[in-house]
Amino acid sequence: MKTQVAIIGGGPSGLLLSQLLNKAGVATVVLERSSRAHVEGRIRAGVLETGTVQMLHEAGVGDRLDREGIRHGGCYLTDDDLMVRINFKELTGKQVVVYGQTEVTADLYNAQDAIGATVLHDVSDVVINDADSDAPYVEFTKDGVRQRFDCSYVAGCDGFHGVSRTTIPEEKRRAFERVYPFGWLGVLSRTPPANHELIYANSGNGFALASMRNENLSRYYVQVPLTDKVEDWSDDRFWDKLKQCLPYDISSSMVTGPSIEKSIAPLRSFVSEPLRWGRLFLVGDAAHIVPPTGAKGLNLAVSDVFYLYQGLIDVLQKGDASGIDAYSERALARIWKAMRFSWQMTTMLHQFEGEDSFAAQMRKATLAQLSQSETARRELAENYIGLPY
Ligand code: FAS
Ligand code: PHB
Repeated sequence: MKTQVAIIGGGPSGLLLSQLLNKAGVATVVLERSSRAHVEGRIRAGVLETGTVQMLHEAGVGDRLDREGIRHGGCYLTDDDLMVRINFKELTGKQVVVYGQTEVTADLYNAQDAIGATVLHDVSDVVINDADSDAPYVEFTKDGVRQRFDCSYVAGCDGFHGVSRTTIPEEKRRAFERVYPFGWLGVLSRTPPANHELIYANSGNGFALASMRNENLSRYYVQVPLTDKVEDWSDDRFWDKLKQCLPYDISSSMVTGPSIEKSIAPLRSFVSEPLRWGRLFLVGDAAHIVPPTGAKGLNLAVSDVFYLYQGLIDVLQKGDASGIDAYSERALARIWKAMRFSWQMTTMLHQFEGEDSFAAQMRKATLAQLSQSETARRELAENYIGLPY
C-alpha cells in the first residue's frame, strides 16, 4: 500500500496533521496503537492558546470550540492567601480558551470521519524503515496481519513512549531532560469550579491547580510525592489537601464531590534534537515534554504541526523543500521558549523536597514581585497566552 505521509500516532498532533494535509489534498494514513475509545477517553490538557484556536479553525474543527469553549481573560497565582491576577486581556490584548483536550480529540476524529481520512487503530509493532532514504516505509501489524505502507514522508506523532524518536540513531540525537521529584494528582468532579478563572496555588502545603472543563465540571490537581499511588488518595484526602493549598476565601466556599477520574502524572522537562532525520519528522510529545504547569504541552504539539504541515504540502505539491528543511530549527526555537516558561512556572510554584528556607523565600519574593510589577505580570501573560508562531 502507498501513501504520501505516514503519521504514527492518532493523538492531537497526529490527527491535526492528518486533517490539515488531507484538506490540502495530501494523502495520509494514521497508525494508532490504541483503540479510538481509549484515545478519546484520555483526560489531559485544558487550556488552548490563541494560536491553537486559530489552527483548529484552519483545520475546520473550530465550531464546537467556539460554542462550548470558555474564554478566559486572566488567571490567578497565589501565595497562601495572597492572590495575584494576571490580566491577559489588559496586558496582551489576548485571552485563552478553556476547552479540554478530550474535546479537541473528539472534534478531530469526527472531522477525520467526515473527510474519509484513513486512521487505523489497534495497530502494533510499528517499525519505521529507511527514514534516511528517498523511499521510507512503515510496517505494522493489524488484525494479526503484518502490513506495510510505502510513503514519501513519516511524521512521528506517537508521544513520549512512541517509536519515532528512537528510530533516529542514538548518535544522531541529543536529549535534554529535567525530571521533577513530584507528580500531579488530578481529579475530575461534576462540581462547579472553585473560581471563575484558573488558580495556580503556591502554599506552605505545596502546589495546587484549580481548573475546569465547564460550569459543572471541575479539574483539580495537587502536588504529590512520586512514590504516591492513586489508591493512597481517597476523595476526602484529596479535597482536604486541595483546600490546604488554596486561599481561604476560595477553599471556604468551594463545592466538593465524588471524583469521576483520578490519576497521577509525573512531571518532566524534555527535548530531543533534532526534530528531523531524513524523511522522518518528530512532532509534539514525541519530541518534547513540558511539565503541565505552563499549560504548554498540547499547545506546543499544535505549533509543531503549524511549522511542519505547510512544508509537507509545498514539497509534495510544488517540489519546494524549504519548509521541511527549516522545520526542526523553527519549531525548536519556539519549543525552547515554552520549555523555559514551563520550567520557571514549575520551580516558582512547587515545593522541592529538602529545599532550604532560601528557596521558599525566593518563591514568595517572585509572587510578591508579580503582585507589584505590571512588567513582571506582562512577561508571564505573554508566555501563558502563547508566544507568536
Ligand atoms: P499524545 O501522547 O497525545 O499522542 C500520541 C499517540 O501516539 C497516542 O494516542 C498513543 O497511543 C500513540 N502511540 C504511542 N506509541 C505508538 C506506536 N508505537 N505506534 C502507534 N501509535 C503509538 N498538557 C497540557 O497542556 N496540560 C495538561 O494538563 C496536560 N496533562 C497531561 C497528563 C498526562 C497524563 C499526559 C501523558 C500528558 C499531559 N499533557 C498536558 C500533555 C499532553 O496534553 C500532550 O502535550 C499532548 O497529548 C501531545 O499530543 P501528541 O503529541 O499528539 O501526543
Ligand atoms: C487542566 O485544566 O487540565 C489544566 C489547565 C492548566 C494547566 C494544566 C492543566 O496548566
